[in-house]
Amino acid sequence: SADDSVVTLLDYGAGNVRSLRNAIHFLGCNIKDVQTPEDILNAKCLIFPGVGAFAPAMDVLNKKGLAEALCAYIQQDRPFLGICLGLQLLFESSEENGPVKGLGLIPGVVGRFDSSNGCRVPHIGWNAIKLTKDSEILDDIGSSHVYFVHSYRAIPSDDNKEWISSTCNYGDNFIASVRRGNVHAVQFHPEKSGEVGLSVLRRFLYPKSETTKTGASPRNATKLAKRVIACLDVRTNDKGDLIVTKGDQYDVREQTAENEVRNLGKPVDLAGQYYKDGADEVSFLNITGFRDFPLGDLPMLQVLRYASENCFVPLTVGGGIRDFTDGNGRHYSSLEVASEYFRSGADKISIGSDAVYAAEEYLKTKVKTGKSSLEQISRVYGNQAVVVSIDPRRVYLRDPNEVEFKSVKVTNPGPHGEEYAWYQCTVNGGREGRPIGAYELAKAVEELGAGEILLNCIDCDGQGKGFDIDLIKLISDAVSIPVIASSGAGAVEHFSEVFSKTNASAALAAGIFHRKEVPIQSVKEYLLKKGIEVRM
Ligand code: 1PR
Repeated sequence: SADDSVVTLLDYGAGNVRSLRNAIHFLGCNIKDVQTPEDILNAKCLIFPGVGAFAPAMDVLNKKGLAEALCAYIQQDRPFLGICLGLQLLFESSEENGPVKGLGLIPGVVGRFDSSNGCRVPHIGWNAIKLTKDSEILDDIGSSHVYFVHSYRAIPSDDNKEWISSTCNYGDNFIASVRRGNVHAVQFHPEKSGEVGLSVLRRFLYPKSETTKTGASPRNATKLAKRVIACLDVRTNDKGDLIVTKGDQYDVREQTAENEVRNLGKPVDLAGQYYKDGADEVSFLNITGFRDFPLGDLPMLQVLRYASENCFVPLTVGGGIRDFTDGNGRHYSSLEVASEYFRSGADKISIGSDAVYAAEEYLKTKVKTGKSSLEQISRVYGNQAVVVSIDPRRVYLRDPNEVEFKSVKVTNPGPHGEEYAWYQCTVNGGREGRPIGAYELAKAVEELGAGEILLNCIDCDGQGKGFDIDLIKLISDAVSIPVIASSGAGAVEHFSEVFSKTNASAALAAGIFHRKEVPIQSVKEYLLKKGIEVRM
């Protein structure tokens, strides 16, 4: 029994390890944190979730004398599970801001995915893996999808083949897991991979449990699934309670005499429900973050902490990520705000208004100062942890030359027969239009280090008439990072439309899920029927 079993966790303090902690507790184990090299050497069972970038992680390991202890522990073939960067660090070196020397236990160099072969980098989402040998902890995965989020990967070679237990295809075949004896490491996140992921952890924590074997089918092409994301727009209502709300074209107030903020439920309850319903991710947007300081807004951090106890898929949180000086003159950097979100259970943070200002500045000066919240957070936490949320509004044009911004020929002409439109970015929850288009913004933020784009559309928000295909096509063709299509989903067909007509990697919806009009499961079943890869 593992009731009394203690897992030693090597958490060097960067990024979200909370979800993994929650998963370990959920599976009935207690955690002892590594403080000293001796804690590693005395461990019965060690989990090493690597988060952040390769170089700072190696730095901490070396400075604290942990690298040596880790190598000794692994060479003694004692129970070990590395996750994500915890796999990469086992290799000789990484090209991430490098070359940087790794632990050197497995031959090979960790390199960046090549986006020139049509795959978006980072590799974000649910992909299927191919077992190449008996891996023990993965043996019941079959053809299920697991959650990946990374820009760097190790590739199979003759020198490391004895280690490889599974591979995954994303442009090229990369190493999804390694195993030698009691030493395991996985590139994906078991703590974010729903039931399948929990079963991987369970098999690691309870090695003798009997499970049935199902083989994995051989695959060549990528099986990266299109993601279905549930979004919770969160704010305090007039009574001061934190609620999930939902706007019509960003107006969240009821059209009644009281004009109260529309209340669609409690954030933690809804998030837990969506996890159970099969959401691939859950996003929280603190929609009044532009005026209320999120670190003052402790309930939001509390929401994340509670939500991450029961949601074993990635959580994103946005709203109010920027530098801030409070009433007492205390200055908070955007990095501090983001760090607090990560510590509370967020896997990714999403930046809206502040990214618009950063992009405007960058386009004006052509200089990357490294000082914007976007640049700082992606440098420390990696670009896969930074989403930029765009809130554009459609502006019709008779002639595309009327503006200096990229425009498109629209599928449905405007109210006066206009055949073109550009998409103007806004800040402060759609309240203020800015002199920059969604296209220009998307390209600029990609260069500044965004790992993903959440593409809303104010015109379509809450309308249930489908996504803005013109906009989503424009943006998903312009960048090589993943694009999340958002705003306007009203029926299952809208999801297959966006995936078949654009290069969106994920589709997000709010209203239809909150009002229980279309369950997440039906969306997935419909996509499956249409031949679109999804995680069931
Ligand atoms: O500017 O960094 O503080 O971030 C603020 C964040 O809050 C941004 O991501 C911005 O999109 C969001 N936000 C601000 N005001 C609102 C509002 O609605 N009044 N919500 C708002 C954005 C849009 C989507 C929505 C989809 C799907 N919500 O996230 O969930 O449109 O809706 P649907 O499926 O019902 O059509 P900062």
